[in-house]
Amino acid sequence: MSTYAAASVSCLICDTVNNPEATVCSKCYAPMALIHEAIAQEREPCIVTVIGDSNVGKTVYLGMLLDMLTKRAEAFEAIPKGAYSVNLQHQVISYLSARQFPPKTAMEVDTWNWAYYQVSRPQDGPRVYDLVMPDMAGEALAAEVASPRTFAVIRSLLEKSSAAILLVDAAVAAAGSSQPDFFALKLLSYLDGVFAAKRGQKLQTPVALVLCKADYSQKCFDDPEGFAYTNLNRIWNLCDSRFAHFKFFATSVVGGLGYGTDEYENVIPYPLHVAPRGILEPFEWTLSKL
Ligand SMILES: Nc1nc2c(ncn2[C@@H]2O[C@H](COP(=O)(O)OP(=O)(O)OP(=O)(O)O)[C@@H](O)[C@H]2O)c(=O)[nH]1
Ligand SMILES: [Mg+2]
Ligand SMILES: [Zn+2]
Repeated sequence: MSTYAAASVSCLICDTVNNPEATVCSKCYAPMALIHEAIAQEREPCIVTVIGDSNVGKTVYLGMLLDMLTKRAEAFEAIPKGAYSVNLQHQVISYLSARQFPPKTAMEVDTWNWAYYQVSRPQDGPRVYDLVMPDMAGEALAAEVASPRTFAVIRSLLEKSSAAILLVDAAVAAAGSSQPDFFALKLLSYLDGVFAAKRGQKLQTPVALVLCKADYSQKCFDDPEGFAYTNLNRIWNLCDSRFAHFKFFATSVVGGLGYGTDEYENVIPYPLHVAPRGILEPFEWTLSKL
């Protein structure tokens, strides 16, 4: 008999009471397997949320991060809780090994991949982090930021998050566009509202700012902080004024790109080889701040 055959189960993310037989939460569509898993652990899981604009590289980053963790990179040990947790890393790695990028994440909440991992690093002590990381669609985030409560799950998730990893497109920023700066500025001001602190105090929730696709800009790798100060000055300033713990990182997943066209004659990049750089650092820093 299962331990959670009790009358009803409340959702880990939005607290809605659900039928124990349900597969997803009736309100926010978080998978109930995740909730059952969390109840079985008998401790509050730690939610780390990866956010960023559409096409910034969230799916690729998260899939690669989870894969590196399960391969014990940097002496981390990560145990996926539930087979569904492996889906994201499985998809991303399969696409990359076929020299393709994974498809865009759909807007529908019930199609998102959620990962639940128990992460520890024995050399640092016995602490185990129960990490919950969903892969959200950038367009859903944009819709939620533009008119709050369109995607209830996003707000509930951020309210429960212990840390956020905000991805920003370094390639687009390096090309002189202000779009990454503005989008990240909106997300940060949304976070500022969600993680409400006492008036006049800085927010204590750590935020790692990850400059992705840094393979396009060597400058970004050499000095992420300076790159952000120059190319993403609006968010640099907001972080400085509002967040007690923030840090900029540069990452890249691919080592070389080839270009081809799809069936509509659009030019699309193909990853020629996978060469992850700077993937673990933001994660390591985030854990050190929890
Ligand atoms: N050069 C380079 N391109 C990358 C890298 N990571 C992602 N990309 C490119 O960015 C595109 C989008 O990556 P995704 O991970 O799907 O982006 P996303 O943030 O999940 O986007 P949504 O699902 O729409 O929210 C990929 O199709 C690649 O073209 C990288 O490390 N280097
Ligand atoms: Mg995606
Ligand atoms: Zn829910």
